[in-house]
Amino acid sequence: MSDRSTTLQPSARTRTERPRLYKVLLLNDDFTPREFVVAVLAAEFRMSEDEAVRVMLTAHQQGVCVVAVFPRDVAETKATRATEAGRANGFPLRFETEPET
Ligand code: TYC
Repeated sequence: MSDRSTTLQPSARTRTERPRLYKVLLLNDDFTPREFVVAVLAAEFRMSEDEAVRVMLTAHQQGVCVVAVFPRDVAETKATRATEAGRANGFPLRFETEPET
């Protein structure tokens, strides 16, 4: 039988795993009013008006913009709440999550 103290795998010896982070992405659409997007960004992601306008305009012009980066559960909760705020007002606003590379 092997000696446990001398047969640890490299991962067990040297690597401290940090939880993976997830990006929240804002997707452009043709229907949601700009002011509504800004209001959702400010409310759900605690952005200033200026920050929220910049993120909204980037998504509007580029098709998508990274809003923020969080641990997975926080990213998913915020993306779901923000998307639901659009749906509740009849808008197709979408936020998605994606693991950071
Ligand atoms: N494109 C929308 C409009 O012209 C505004 C908008 C911007 C919608 C960003 C979604 O993620 C978005 N009314």
